Amino acid sequence: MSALVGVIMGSKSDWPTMKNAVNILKKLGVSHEVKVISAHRTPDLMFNYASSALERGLKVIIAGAGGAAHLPGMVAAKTIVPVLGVPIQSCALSGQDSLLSIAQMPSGIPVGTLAIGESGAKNAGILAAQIIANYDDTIKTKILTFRTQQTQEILDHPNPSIK
Ligand code: RP5
Repeated sequence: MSALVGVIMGSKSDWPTMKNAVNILKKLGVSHEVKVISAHRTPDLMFNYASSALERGLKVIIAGAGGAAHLPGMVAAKTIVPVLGVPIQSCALSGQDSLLSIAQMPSGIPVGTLAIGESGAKNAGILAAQIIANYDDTIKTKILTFRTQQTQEILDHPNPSIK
């Protein structure tokens, strides 16, 4: 099955964060592909990936980047496939640089910006699945089950001192 979601990141060093997006896509049964594509180090690859995304059938692109995090915005500039940006928690500024780089897009080229780090990556995966669930009933059912289990887990274990 061809990928519906493209998960890209600026460096291999982003993988410990971005694997959280991939893990939830796997759990929700969403077909996906994973690649390192750097806005700075492989700009031509980024250009080609973004400009071919729509015709290749991608429905959502999740792009993680840290520091001067141009990847999500530059990819969004070359495609109308919705781009979800994940700010990587950088060492120097704890990811605030990444967050602001991704969130502060000039008008006309939107990037849906998630939280810094692992929560943002996981939520990007869930959000991508929810977008696809608009037309895919199998994925919709899996998301509803995930939500129910997440709620039930808390209801079943209300006392945090007991495992
Ligand atoms: C960005 O620069 C990447 O997204 C990464 O978060 C950051 C640092 O990359 P490395 O120097 O670890 O490859 O492009």
